[in-house]
Amino acid sequence: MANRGMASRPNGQVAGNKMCQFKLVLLGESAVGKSSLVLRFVKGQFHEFQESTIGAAFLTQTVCLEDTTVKFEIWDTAGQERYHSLAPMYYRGAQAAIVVYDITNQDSFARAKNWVKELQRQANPNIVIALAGNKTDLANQRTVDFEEAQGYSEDNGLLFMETSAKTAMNVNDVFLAIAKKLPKNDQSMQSGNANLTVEPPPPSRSQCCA
Ligand SMILES: Nc1nc2c(ncn2[C@@H]2O[C@H](COP(=O)(O)OP(=O)(O)OP(=O)(O)O)[C@@H](O)[C@H]2O)c(=O)[nH]1
Ligand SMILES: [Mg+2]
Repeated sequence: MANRGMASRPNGQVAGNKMCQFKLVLLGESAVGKSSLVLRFVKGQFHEFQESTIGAAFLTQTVCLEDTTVKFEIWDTAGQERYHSLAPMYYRGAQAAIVVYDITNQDSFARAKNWVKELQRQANPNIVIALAGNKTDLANQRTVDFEEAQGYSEDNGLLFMETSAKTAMNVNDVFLAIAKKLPKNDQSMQSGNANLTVEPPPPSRSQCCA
């Protein structure tokens, strides 16, 4: 892509006028921190007593790259097993996914691997998948090794980061890494102003780019 001489401003201010829009879905076992990661990314907040998601929640957030503004349409799914059958509705057509586990919970890592398998079988074949090992602030209770998750991610072509929605560690970074990896082709490209895009009415929206 042509560099128009603008400085890179991760999650920052004004970029060039190219706008790309991508559907991103969060998947993972209940209570691993999916909603908390989204809340941190979109609003910069963290709630100790975050309520369990019912069905799914929709939010948007924008990331600025060198000469492109990437708008994420984020579907935060409910991790409780009874909502599993709804998941294909949210990952179908998604260009990106963040599969989340809790580094203090081995079962949630096993569940994350199942989500990755399901995405590899049934989602868009070009989907960009990131694996996020959340709750790194609880490292003293860790049961999932960093190296194991990293090795698994390399074997499966996933982006991998350990995150903390509580301290904000690597939260913007994981979305930024996805934004960089996504192909900026004609289908994702929107011409002109970010505010002219059409979307379903979200419960909450926020943009980091002026
Ligand atoms: N210590 C710590 N707690 C976290 C972190 N992220 C989330 N939590 C807590 O974990 C609990 C569950 O977080 P949620 O964001 O609701 O988890 P979820 O994956 O969206 O759960 P479902 O909506 O049921 O699928 C909440 O009490 C959060 O405050 C983190 O990074 N560190
Ligand atoms: Mg949730």
